Amino acid sequence: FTPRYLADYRAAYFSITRVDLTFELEHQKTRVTNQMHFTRNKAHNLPLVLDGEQVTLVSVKLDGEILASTEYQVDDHSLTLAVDRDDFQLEIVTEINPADNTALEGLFKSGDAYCTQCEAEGFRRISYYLDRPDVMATFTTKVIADKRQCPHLLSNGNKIAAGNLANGKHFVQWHDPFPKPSYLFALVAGDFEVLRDQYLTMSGRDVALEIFVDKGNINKAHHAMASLKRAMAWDEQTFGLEYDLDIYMIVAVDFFNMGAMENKGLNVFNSKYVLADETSATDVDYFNVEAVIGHEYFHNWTGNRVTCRDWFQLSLKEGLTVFRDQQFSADMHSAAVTRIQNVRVLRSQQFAEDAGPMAHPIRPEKVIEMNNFYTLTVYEKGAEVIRMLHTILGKEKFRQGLDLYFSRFDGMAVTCDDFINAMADATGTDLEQFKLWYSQSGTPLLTVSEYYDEQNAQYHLTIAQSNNEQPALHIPVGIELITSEQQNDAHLLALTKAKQSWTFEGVKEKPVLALLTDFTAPVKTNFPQSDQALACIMTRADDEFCRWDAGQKLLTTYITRVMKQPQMSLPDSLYQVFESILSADTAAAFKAEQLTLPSFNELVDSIEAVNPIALLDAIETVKRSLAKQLAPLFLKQYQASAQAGYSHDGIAIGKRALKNVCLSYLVTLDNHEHLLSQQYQSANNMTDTLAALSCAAAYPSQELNTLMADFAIKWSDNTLVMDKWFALQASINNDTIFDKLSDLMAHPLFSLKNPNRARAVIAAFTQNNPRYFHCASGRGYQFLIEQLVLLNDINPQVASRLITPLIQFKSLDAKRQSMIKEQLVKLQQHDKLAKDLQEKVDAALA
Ligand code: DPP
Ligand code: ZN
Repeated sequence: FTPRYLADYRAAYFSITRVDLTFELEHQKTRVTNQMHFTRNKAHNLPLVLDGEQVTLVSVKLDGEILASTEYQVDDHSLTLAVDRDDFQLEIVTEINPADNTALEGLFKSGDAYCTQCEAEGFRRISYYLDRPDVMATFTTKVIADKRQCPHLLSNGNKIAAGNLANGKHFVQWHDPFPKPSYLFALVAGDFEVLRDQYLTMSGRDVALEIFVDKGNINKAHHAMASLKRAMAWDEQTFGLEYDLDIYMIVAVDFFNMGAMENKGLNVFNSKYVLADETSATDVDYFNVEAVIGHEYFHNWTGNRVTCRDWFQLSLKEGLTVFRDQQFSADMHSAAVTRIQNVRVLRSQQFAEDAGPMAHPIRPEKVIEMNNFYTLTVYEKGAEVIRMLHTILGKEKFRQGLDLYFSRFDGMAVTCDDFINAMADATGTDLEQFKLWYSQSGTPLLTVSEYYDEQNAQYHLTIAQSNNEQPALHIPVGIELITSEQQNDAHLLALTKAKQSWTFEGVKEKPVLALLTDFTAPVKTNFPQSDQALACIMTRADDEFCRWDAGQKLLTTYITRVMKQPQMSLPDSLYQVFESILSADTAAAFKAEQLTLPSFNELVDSIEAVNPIALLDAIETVKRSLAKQLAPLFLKQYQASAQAGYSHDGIAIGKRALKNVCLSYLVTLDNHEHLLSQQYQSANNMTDTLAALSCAAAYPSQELNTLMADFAIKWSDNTLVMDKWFALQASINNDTIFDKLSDLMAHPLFSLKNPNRARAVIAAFTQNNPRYFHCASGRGYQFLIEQLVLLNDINPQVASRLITPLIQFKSLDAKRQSMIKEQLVKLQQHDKLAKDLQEKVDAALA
């Protein structure tokens, strides 16, 4: 497989201005007639080379004349045609097989419905095309299908015609007036229930809102609809951005590789991010539905109106849109808790990716399989880069920059540099050094030292940055100096050199430094602080992120110490800190975050040659010790957080989170099992039910199987809840797990062809059951490889996502590293390995 390089980008030799598509939908043999209007770009005599994969070519017509098969060449990824005209019409007819398309790229079946996924390069599995984001055309799409099977026929834009045809068929024709790249094309056909609503935009236009779900699910679409309206209003208020078509459609499907897709006017969603109701969805599900609905909606401007020139620029739309959805969530909920959760994702997953074999800058320079670059780095670190810009420029200037970006580039396909230049030009800011964030991989490390000069009342602070010898970045560093003065002294430092010092005058006593307020930059820090200093930050910092983070640092210190000396006892000061957290009068959601220990994944990377089991034992020991010492307080808090009825406001959600974190401590103690069955029996919502079951899976007892069986009977016809059941089973923490996994894979409701279900077992095991994934026999690694071999042939994209924990082995002990490599070598030798897995395995073994 040959890599593609950013440096090799060339503008397209031809443009496509208009596309007229006709789909005659049949399960095994769908016929696609694709009429394209081409123009030659500049003078050249190169042939036209169209992308196409896994399609059967039926015919090619040039300006209405049918071409003989000797007049063009076809291979397994392209169609090449020599044309001497500067302006011409090409009609290409292809046949495709949606029913057998288990890769879920291009046109495929999700249950009985037809649907498409074209990002990044799926359109070429529908027809021959210039399948690249800088080729933008207006699309007209006619969909023909059986009327009974597919009463709803959808595509992008506005409906312009519809009617009945012979043999029980009908058609609908759509026109999208906004020129778009092929990756934003969508088609959906099937039998759905529709939730309808409308939205009046800030300029007074009425937009029809429609959410399509499987029959029987309409009551689970209200939260998505309300979220969509909130997102539309938020984007108007925050960025002055208004929706531009007369209709906005969302379709929920059960078979989907990703979370959702922002196709113009017709979003296709994994049903997991649309469907939610009080009994079947958790608070986290509610949060995620709103966030993903927002994310895809926000793409309409950041992604669709202004799109990417090439796929190396993916973060142009994704980093910016994740930042926008994070801000939206922060405004809808607790900003501090939202931020803490963003940071947990970075620390537990993105940092590992950035330290692993697939590390890449947020704007990658070399790609073998584009689908491998829809990463935490491009998305989450990309969002952090935009956030830093927001921090450096301030809210108002950031808005001015964004306004200029849209006025300069509306309707165009542009680069990350174009974005930064617009921000710089609009605000008169020099962002040249800042641009380095786009080309460096790895997580920078800040090494901090301080010196207090009592005589001169000066506080000296020195920060050094390092990231594999790469040039210094522009890093915004928010700090607070805490003294006995009433007000803490807050600053935003611009760290631009490899090592830089600051002197603060008039500091009458040695301050305590709270570093990286609101986590102003995606960096690691090396700044040992005493337990007393951390305790001071926890109670006295103004910045809530720092308060939380100081607690995490304190816990990290003791978990690592216990790992090295399992017999050591924890100091009273740690218990006192926890006692004061438990007794304090802080918001429940924030308190729940403070009580949550740093996870295995957050810790594992920073320890060299780590024995994962020893780390898990240490986390467990600290948790159990805290639970034992403070049992009455945990129990009191648990009981005080119980609520009589069910409500879904922020306070109720926070209380549930707090109650369930207390439960997770209490169940580490011998005599508290009854709390689990009590909570399970009395729960009136999925959050509480699932919390009880997760604890039961983490500390398996006699009860466990009874509870799980009861749950399965109750929810057997709810697909999304059964995904939770599969995930719970895969996380059972005892040595029956490998038999359990075999049973799950043989379960009548299990199928590797459904990505959500495959992930529910495989990812739940590798992520939530680290004790057995990393077990000394290597069986966990072997299990994953066996599944990847099967998935490679079914759905390479899903396989490639699931391999992550096996390629990030650098910090593990030597024995585990060699067991993993042995498994990877086996996989590498598998014939017909798709390029998705090949790229990652080769990188891991390089
Ligand atoms: N563009 C999609 C999203 O991030 C993923 N393909 O919303
Ligand atoms: Zn996105």
